[in-house]
Amino acid sequence: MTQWGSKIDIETDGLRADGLRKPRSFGQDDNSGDLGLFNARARAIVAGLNLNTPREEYDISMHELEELVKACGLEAAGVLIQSAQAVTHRTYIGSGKVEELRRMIEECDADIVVFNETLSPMQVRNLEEILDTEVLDRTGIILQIFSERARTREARLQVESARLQYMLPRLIGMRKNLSRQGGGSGRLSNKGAGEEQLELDRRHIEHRIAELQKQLKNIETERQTQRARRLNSGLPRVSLVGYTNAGKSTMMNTLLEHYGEQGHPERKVFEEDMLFATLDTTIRRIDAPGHRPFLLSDTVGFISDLPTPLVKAFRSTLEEAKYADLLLEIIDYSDPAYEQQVKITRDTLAEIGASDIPVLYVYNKADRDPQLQIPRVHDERIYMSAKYAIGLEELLSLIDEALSADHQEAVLLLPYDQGAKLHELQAKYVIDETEYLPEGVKIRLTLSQADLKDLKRYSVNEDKE
Ligand SMILES: Nc1nc2c(ncn2[C@@H]2O[C@H](COP(=O)(O)OP(=O)(O)OP(=O)(O)O)[C@@H](O)[C@H]2O)c(=O)[nH]1
Ligand SMILES: [Mg+2]
Repeated sequence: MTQWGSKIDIETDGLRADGLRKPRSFGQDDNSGDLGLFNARARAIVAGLNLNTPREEYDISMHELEELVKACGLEAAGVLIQSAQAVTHRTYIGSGKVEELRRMIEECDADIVVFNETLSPMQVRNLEEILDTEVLDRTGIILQIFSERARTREARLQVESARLQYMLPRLIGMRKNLSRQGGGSGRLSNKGAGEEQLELDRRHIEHRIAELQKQLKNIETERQTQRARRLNSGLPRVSLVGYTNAGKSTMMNTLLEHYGEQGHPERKVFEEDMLFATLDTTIRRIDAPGHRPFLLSDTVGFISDLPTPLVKAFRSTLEEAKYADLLLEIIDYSDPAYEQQVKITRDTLAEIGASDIPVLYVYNKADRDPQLQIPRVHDERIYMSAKYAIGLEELLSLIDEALSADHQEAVLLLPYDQGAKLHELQAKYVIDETEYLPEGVKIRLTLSQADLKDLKRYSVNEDKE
């Protein structure tokens, strides 16, 4: 069985229709928690073609590819980079480099080559033939990781949809290739048997994509209902965003540990030193004494060149940030490439339409810099450590400030029959003073303009008293 659906088996001459060869130790359809797609000893060579990127920047992206390979359960056994002015059409890298790669595979006893850029199905096929080994590209490896990690129904459907969308053009490319080969076969129909099979597969896939989209649409509707309910709860929404592995889930867990609902340790989220540990959205209430309570969401991280099919399939998950009142952008300050990651995060936020939301920049993992005294706050920036819970108070104060940007202090006198209103305000804001008077409860608090307008009739002008 292949990993993208029970009914569809799209093997043609040992090649999968997406141009990828089936991994040797495949067969964990149950998602049993083993993250290794390939057997534990599988070794990969990472390869890339640098056309015009500055050397340092290109090295960073190759290093990231190594991390992706590791996240897939493979061992990175070697690196091969070609710097050239143009792509070699047939094999992507030049023939001399292909030969070098072949020798390297032998020397390292590698089972797979992973390219940093997107290859055409034809290039994958040619390379696999010459190298006699499996060839994947960056998109392929990210898709593999996603399909291994997806846990919730929604994430699984999203990944399946992404894989199929990734496969479809490849299938068409393959058909063209077969038509050309089948030209002089003398058959009445000039479609070869392989081609007919591909046509069937194509229809299967298109049908399945449509079906998946329908199911995802239903889930999205459910989610909107939940979102509306959350909106009604009146609590401000804060979203953790940022590059993958920056420490978003660790931040969520640390805040939960200190200020989450008491006695619910199972409500923590998964954190791990690997790319794309989180694929689903989790929302929790954070209620720290002396601070304004809010809903915090943790979701999938960003990466450079996030494959388009994945962006499309995960749009609704990625878009969670769009509905936030405030974004906490988690930055791995200990990563030499953090500035580039900030830029990619900014671009991704713009792409999902979240660039107008106020942002607090959290320079996380600052505990790794022995020169730096933490916590340190600079306007809307904070240097801290989620893992060691250094700077939580300071972060919460920044969040308070940011969420209260349009807020104003007021004194309200709520009659005793407005108990529900009082309760709502207590859940939503920090009440600075409470006084029980014969005519009602007098409270002093800082609240939003919208709420103040709503409660205007209970507002007390203190100067007159
Ligand atoms: N030293 C140090 N390590 C940290 C800190 N915060 C997180 N980490 C580590 O960084 C790794 C990644 O953390 P996660 O919280 O899983 O990162 P994430 O941003 O949720 O990553 P994805 O879900 O994969 O996008 C883990 O090994 C954490 O222990 C920190 O403040 N200091
Ligand atoms: Mg995470």
